[in-house]
Amino acid sequence: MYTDSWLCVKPVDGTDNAEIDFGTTSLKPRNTQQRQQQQQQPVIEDDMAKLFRAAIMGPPGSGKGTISKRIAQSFGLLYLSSGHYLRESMAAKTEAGVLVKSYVERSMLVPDHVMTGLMLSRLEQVSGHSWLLDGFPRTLSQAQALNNLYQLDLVISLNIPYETLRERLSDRWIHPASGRVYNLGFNPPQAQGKDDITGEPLIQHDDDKPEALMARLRHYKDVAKPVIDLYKSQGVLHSFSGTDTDRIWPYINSLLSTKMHTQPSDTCHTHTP
Ligand code: G5P
Ligand code: MG
Repeated sequence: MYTDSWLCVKPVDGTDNAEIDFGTTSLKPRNTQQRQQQQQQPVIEDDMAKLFRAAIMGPPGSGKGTISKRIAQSFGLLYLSSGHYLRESMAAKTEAGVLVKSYVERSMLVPDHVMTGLMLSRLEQVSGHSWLLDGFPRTLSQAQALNNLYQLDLVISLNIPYETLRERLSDRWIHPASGRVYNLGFNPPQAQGKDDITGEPLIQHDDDKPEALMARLRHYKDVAKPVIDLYKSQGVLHSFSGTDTDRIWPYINSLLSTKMHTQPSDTCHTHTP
C-alpha cells in the first residue's frame, strides 16, 4: 500500500541536483528515545521509499499518451509507454519485434509474458526514479506481476464515451518512425500530412478504422475490469470521465499536486468535469 514516505520527483526544470520533499511528519521520531535511536543509527537513504509510482489506464484513444506527457512535464515523472516500447521493438525487427508485430497489427494484446518481460526489465533500469506507466498493466496478470515488485501510489483511469473515441481516432495520424501522434482537430501537423520535425509522410493505423476500433474497445473493457477492481481495492484508483482532455487535465493536475503532498484515503474516487 501507499507508504507514509516522502515523495521525491525530479524538478520540472530538468535539473537533477534538487529534490522536492513532501509530507514529512510521519518520518519524525515520536519521542526522545526514538530520536536518540535515530541519531545513533547511520542514515540510510531509502531512495525506494521516496519514489512516486503511477499508471494511467484507458481505452485506445482516451488520451493516455497526451495526458501522460503533460504529467511527465509538470511533475518530472519518467514516462514509460508500453505502446512506444512495442513500436520500438517492431522497428528494430528483432525476433521479439516480429512476434509483437503479429499481435499489434491485428489489434490484439501482446501476450502477458512478453509484455511483462519487456516492461519489468525497463523498470529495473529506472529503479531509482519516480515514474508513470502508460498502457501497462493492461491485464490482471500484468497487474499482478507488477504488484509483486512495485506498489503503485496512484492509478488514473480515463472513461471517455465511445463516440468521442471514434471521432478522435479517425482523425489520428502518426509519424511511424518516431511514434509522434497528430490529430487533425486537436493538434494538427503544421503541414498537412507531414511530420513537423522530419517532414516525412504521416500514416493512419488500420486499427483506428471503425470496425477494428469497436473490437478493441470491447476487448479493453473486458480485460480492464479486473485490473480496475484490483486498484480500487488498493485505494489508489481515480477515475475521470469527460470528452475533452483539456477539461479533464486540470483535475488530474490538481490530484497529482495533492497526492504529492498528502497521504491517500482508502477509497476510490470519480471525477467528472
Ligand atoms: P498503445 O500505443 O498503448 P492504445 O490503443 O491503448 O495504444 P492509444 O491509441 O495510444 O492507446 P491514447 O494514448 O489513450 O491512445 O490516446 P492519445 O494518443 O493521447 O490520444 C488519441 C488521439 O486523440 C490523438 O490523436 C490525440 O491528439 C487526440 N486527443 C487527445 N485528447 C483529445 C481531445 O480532448 N480532443 C480531441 N479532439 N482529440 C484529442 O498500444 C498499441 C498496441 O500495443 C499493444 C496492443 O496491441 C495495443 O493495441 N499493447 C499491449 N498489449 C498487451 N499488453 C499491454 N500492456 C499493451 N500495451 C500496448
Ligand atoms: Mg498512447
